[in-house]
Amino acid sequence: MGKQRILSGVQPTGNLHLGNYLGAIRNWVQGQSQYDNYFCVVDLHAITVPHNPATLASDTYNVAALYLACGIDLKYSTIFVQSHIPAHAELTWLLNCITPINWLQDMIQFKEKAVKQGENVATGLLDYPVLMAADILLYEPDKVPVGEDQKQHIELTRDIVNRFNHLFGQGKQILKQPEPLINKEGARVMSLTDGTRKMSKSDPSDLSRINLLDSPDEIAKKIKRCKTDSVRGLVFDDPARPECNNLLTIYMLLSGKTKEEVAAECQDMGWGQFKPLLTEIIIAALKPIQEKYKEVMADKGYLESVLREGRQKAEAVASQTLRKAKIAMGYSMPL
Ligand code: ATP
Ligand code: LTN
Repeated sequence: MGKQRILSGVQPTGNLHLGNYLGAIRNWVQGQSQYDNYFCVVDLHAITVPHNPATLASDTYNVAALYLACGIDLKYSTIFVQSHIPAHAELTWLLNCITPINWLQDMIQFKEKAVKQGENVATGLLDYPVLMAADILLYEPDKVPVGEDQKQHIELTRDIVNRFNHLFGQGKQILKQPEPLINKEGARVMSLTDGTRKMSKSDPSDLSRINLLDSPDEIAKKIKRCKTDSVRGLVFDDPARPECNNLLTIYMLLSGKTKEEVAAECQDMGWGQFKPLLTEIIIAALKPIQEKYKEVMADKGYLESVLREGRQKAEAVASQTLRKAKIAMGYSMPL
């Protein structure tokens, strides 16, 4: 039997941060040799909120370079750009026509992001999860590794698959049902300035997150200023101390220590003792990523060739699935 397939993506909408790394990309890297992997930079999703045309292309390249810098290995994985493959937009249209509008209006991420846009909510923001469903379904993955916040979108994708197959499958599974793959640890890294909100690229305060490309000085400053509490002794899982749980979890994940080891090490510590340790671990974990990133970015030709090859491989898979879906819906599809 061949390897199972994985598909995932990140939007080029700002600086990638520790949440993106620990919740998503690091898991992709750790599991990649077991799977046949497709990793996409979802630049069509990036325009669902107002964007800057002057930086869209470079932001997209930067995310692709960060995939490589974080350890995505082309031996196991294909890296590509969503907008390079027209099938994503085309399948989205087909799925739009069978997706009830109230499914989309009920999505948590839509409701949260729509509030921020005020009067100016684009149709694309509402339709965002259908585009994501198309991204996934075109590659027929077994699993979709994401952070906790994306679970609802994968459930919606599964609902769309059921509906599509029911309407057009004549008893057959035309579109393949994907499973979410959510690692419990790191699935929800919280903001440094508010332990009850997730770390996010779109938080206006840069102090709320550690970006993967932050310098050691910036990291030290952010950890020094991050929100804590006045209790001595650091513990996991105290609902009254969300910041404490978050910082210990980051420390645990980046140090490679177990939860028990960290709990024992930190139970009698105060923040003054813990913060320098955390700072050091973060700087050390990001250093190799930052070095590799510089190398990749110094050779634009190489990055372009990676994305060209990725496009060819991805296109071959996507066009076949799109063809199957169109035929099932009744379109004539001359070869
Ligand atoms: P935005 O703030 O623009 O919505 P984001 O920071 O949430 O962006 P995405 O591009 O939406 O980032 O997410 C990319 C991947 O990173 C997804 O798999 C998502 O689940 C994961 N992710 C994002 N933020 C976190 C977080 N704080 N903790 C764990 N995983 C996260
Ligand atoms: N909505 C996702 C990004 C995304 C994605 C995908 C993730 C777009 N298409 C397909 C997994 C599979 C997010 O992380 N905000």
